[in-house]
Amino acid sequence: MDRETTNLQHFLIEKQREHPEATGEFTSLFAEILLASKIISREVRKAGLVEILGLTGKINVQGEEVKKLDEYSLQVFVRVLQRGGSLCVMASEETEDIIRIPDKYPKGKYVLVFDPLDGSSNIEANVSIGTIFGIYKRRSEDECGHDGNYEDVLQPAKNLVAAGYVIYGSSTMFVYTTGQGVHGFTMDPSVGEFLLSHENIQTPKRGKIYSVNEGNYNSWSEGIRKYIDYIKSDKNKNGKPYKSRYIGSLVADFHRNLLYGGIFLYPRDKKAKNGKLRLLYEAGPLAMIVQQAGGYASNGVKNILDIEPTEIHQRTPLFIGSKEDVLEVEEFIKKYGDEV
Ligand code: AHM
Ligand code: MG
Repeated sequence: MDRETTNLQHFLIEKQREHPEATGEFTSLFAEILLASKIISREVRKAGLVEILGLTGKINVQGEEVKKLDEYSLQVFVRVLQRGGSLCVMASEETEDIIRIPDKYPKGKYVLVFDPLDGSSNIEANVSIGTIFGIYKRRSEDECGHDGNYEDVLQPAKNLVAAGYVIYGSSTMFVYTTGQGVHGFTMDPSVGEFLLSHENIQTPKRGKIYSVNEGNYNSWSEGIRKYIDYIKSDKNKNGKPYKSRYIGSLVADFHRNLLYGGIFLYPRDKKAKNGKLRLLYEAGPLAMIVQQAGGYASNGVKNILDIEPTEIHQRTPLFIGSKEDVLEVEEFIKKYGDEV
C-alpha cells in the first residue's frame, strides 16, 4: 500500500471493503480511539513543560487545576468514547468499577477495556509511555440499546475483536490488530495524521533480548531464576547471552521486542503473588497482538488468551514475545516450579 498517503482511516476503510457485512460502527469506534489518542499525545508532548505551565495537582495560571496526566487521559477516553454510540460499557485500569455509558447517550454492541496511560511513573523523566486497549463484542443481550455489565467486560482475551496500543515515544505510533495481522502507523505531526509505517508486523520466532525487572531476582520462583540464568549463559539456544533491555514501561518494552524479537517477563514474586500486570487492560490486548504477529503470551502455564477473568482488576504473571522463547520459559516453570 502507498504508505505516504495511507492514514489509519483509509486503511480501515479498505480493510472493511473486504467485509461487506461490516456496519461501519467499528470504524467509527476506531476513529474515536484515534481522536482520544491524539489528544493524549498532545498533552504528553507538553509534559516537560509542567514547570512552566504549572505542576500537576496544582492550580495553573488560569486558576484551573492541572490534572495528573493519567487522570487526564482517562477522562479524555471516557468523554470521547461514551457519546459515540458504539459502546455499551467500558472498564479501565484507573477506575475501580466498570464505566457505564450515561443514559443520555445511545448504547452500542462493543465493549472497551483500556489502560489510558501505562508507565506514567516514567513521564517526568521523558521516557516513553503508552495507551493499551482491547475491544470485545457484548455478550449480554444481543441487541443494542441496553447498558453493558460485568458479563461483557469479564471475557477471555481470545474473544477480543480488536486490540491495540499507542506509544508516546520519540514519535507517536498507533499499532493495532483486528485479527488480520498487526499494523503500525506513525504520527506525522506536520499533517496531524497517523500514516502507515509498519504493515503486517511479524515478530521473530526467537529473539536475542530479555526484558525483566531483575531487581526482583531473589523474590522469584526457582523456575524463573533458572530460566534467567540460562538465557544469560552461553548454554542457551542462541549460544551466547541475551541482551538485557528494560525500560519499565510496558508498551515501550513490548513494542521494541515485537519489532526486534525477544521476551518480556513480569513473573510472580514474593510481594506480588499474582504478578503485577492486569489481565484485562495490559496482558490480554498485548496477547492478541503478539499472537497475530506470530508470537505468544503465557502466564507461565497457559495461553493468556484462554484465561477466564473473574474480576476486572485481576493480575497475572506475563511472559510475552517471541514464541520459542515464551515456550521455553513454560518448560522451565514445568520443570522447576513457580512457587514463590
Ligand atoms: P502502571 O500500570 O501502574 O503504570 O504499572 C505498569 C508498569 C508497566 O508499564 C511496566 O511494565 C511495569 O509497571 C514495571 O514495573 P516495575 O517498576 O515493577 O518493573
Ligand atoms: Mg498499566
